[in-house]
Amino acid sequence: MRLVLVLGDQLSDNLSALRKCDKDNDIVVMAEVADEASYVPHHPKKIAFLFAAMRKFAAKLECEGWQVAYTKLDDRQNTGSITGELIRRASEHDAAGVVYTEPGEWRLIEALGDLPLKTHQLSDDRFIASHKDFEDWAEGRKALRMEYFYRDMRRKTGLLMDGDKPEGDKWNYDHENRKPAPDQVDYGGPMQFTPDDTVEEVLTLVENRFGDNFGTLRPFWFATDTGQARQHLARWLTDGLPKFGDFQDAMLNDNRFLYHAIIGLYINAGLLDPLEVCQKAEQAYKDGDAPLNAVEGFIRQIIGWREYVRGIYFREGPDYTSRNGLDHTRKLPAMYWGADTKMNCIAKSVGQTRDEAYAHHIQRLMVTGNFALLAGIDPGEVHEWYLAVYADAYEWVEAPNVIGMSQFADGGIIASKPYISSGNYIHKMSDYCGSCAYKVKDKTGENACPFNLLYWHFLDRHRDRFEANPRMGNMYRVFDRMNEDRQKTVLQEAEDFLSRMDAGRTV
Ligand code: FAD
Ligand code: DLZ
Ligand code: SF4
Repeated sequence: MRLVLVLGDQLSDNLSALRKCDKDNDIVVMAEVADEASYVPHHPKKIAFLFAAMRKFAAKLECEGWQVAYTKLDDRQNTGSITGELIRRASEHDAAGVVYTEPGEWRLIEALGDLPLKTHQLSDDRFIASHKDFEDWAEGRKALRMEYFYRDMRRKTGLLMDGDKPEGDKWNYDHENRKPAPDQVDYGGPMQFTPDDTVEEVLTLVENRFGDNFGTLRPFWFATDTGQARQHLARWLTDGLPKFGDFQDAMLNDNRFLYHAIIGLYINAGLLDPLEVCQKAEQAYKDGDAPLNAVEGFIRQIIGWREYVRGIYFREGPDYTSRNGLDHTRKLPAMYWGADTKMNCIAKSVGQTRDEAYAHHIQRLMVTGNFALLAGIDPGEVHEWYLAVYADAYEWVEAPNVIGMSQFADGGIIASKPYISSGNYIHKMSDYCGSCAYKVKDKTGENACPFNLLYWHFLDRHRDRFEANPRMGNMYRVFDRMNEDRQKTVLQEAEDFLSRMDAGRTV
């Protein structure tokens, strides 16, 4: 008899550890533990989602004939860690060893590797590219650009392929996908599910144990099993996907979800299978229900970006999260935890993060990420914030997006140049600036948009690093053409802004 570990983000029928084992002899171990629930102060909605989904998955396995040793967070014997629970269950059942699918975080991989039990780790084949596939692709390349990796994934899966050519003759339709915010959104947002008894019990537990964490627990409407997640997906494919591409980068004061799929949390926990999701989107294109720019853009996020960032996380190794290529050391300001700010874009992005455990890609990259990078915040603190506050955040996917793509702290492995912008980009893509205390058109002065000031401050302090970058030379030339007094004013005002922020004043 062996133990089969199923972690909170491994809730998939086709999990390699479950496939390897035998329901008549082996015992599934699942555990809600303090260590996993507190390595960062997770958003209460994220904890509630996972615990409820874990409980339902355990019940489903039992219905299918598995014996499941499930530990609830407040069980008296709970040892508080995954390894502690495995040791306890192994002695309780006199188990010969533990079979598990590779976790998505080095911390846990190392802890399981150190268990005083016989262990057998299997690869996580819910992904399209294995570690070896990624290594083979990366081998000998000077730059690891996502676009080329993505083309290989298209060939491998056959998605949107016309023989050996891409559907429509082009691999990427992104140039059609950058429309500013629409006046009206004709999609009602994600499907919302009323909590059943299992969910209610978990909500009470989370309220009691994690009520002080940043984030609003109720109303709670996430899907918590595969059936519900598929219902949500089906509606989005019909009503949201057709305009997903057009407005992928747009942001609105009064619409938190626009045409986004809100499926990251379901795919990452194992409730939805990434390939199945992409095949359904491809079918919508084939049936004439969604245009190619939307479907290609969506499929690229999943078989391209999602697989690529995982490849980078595992290739780069456990020290990836502590990289700080730009030597940024400023503390994360309190406005990221909900303190007042006069910057409407930050207030809106953080506010919806607090309420929904969700913000879409451009809010994460070009609002909160952009600000942290321009202001020189310690990337380790930024990483822990993102890992805590989003319901879809696990280190394998969050860290490359934050440390690499957003904060340029990996020295340029993922991004060829930092994702920075002045207020102008946010103004173009959103309606945030119209209701902001700052003026996006003001480049200096007491009402100047802080992004405008910090943009030049960033470029100035990192001149040695970026001036020779062919994609950034233009920005330096614009700065160098400003007269000297203006340059001094901009840099001084940026300094003053940062000092006020560091002193805890509302900025
Ligand atoms: P949609 O916009 O509808 O996209 C569909 C799916 O594509 C997503 O569900 C996701 O599975 C995939 N996807 C899209 N972009 C990426 C990407 N860059 N990397 C990986 N998968 C992607 N995604 C996470 O899943 N977990 C994270 O912790 C996370 N942290 C991020 C931090 C930063 C700073 C940035 C810039 C991006 C981060 N992303 C993360 C990527 C992306 O923002 C989210 O996947 C997306 O916002 C989830 O919402 P959605 O399901 O509505 O996605
Ligand atoms: C994120 C999370 C949380 C909050 N709680 C648990 C838990 O109690 N038990 C569990 O098995 N998994 C949990 N997880 C998910 C793990 O942290 C995740 O498996 C690792 O970070 C690897 O991706
Ligand atoms: Fe954000 Fe600047 Fe626009 Fe205000 S003016 S919403 S700070 S970009």
